Amino acid sequence: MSKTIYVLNGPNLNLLGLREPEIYGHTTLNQINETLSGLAQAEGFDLVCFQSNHEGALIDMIHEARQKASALILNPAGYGHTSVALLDALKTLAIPVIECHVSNPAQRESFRHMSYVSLVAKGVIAGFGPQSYILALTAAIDLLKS
Ligand code: CA2
Repeated sequence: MSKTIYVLNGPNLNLLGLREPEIYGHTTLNQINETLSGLAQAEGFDLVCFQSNHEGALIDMIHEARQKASALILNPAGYGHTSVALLDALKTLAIPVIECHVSNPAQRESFRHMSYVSLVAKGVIAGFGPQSYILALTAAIDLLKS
């Protein structure tokens, strides 16, 4: 089994910690990725962290994860609510997908209530701020160890 976990982040999440802290908190994506990498390393896993504002770039990384990863953590951001193409790419995976959100979309506007990613995700973690990523990584590692 590959010991690599992919952590993919969708559009605008490069602004985490820099804008709208009342919704998304004060922690930057780089800080989150550093924390996750340390936790993963301590458990014997490698992380590949990637963020893009482009749908096709995210799809390319999902295809790469199909060959190289044992689990995928994905915050699809706005694409989760809109992208059938992302869903189609995720459907090609045999590895567990954990959907992760900083905020809780169910408590926000109704257009955020539907997620294409949830249709194929093993589980969803949302609403814990930057801690959502740590919970998602813990869940992924527990799954892979069981
Ligand atoms: O809560 C989440 O993690 C979301 O995936 C964030 C998305 C939103 O469309 C989803 O409904 C829930 C938006 C990402 C925007 O990221 C920003 C970060 C900082 C400042 C502005 C936007």
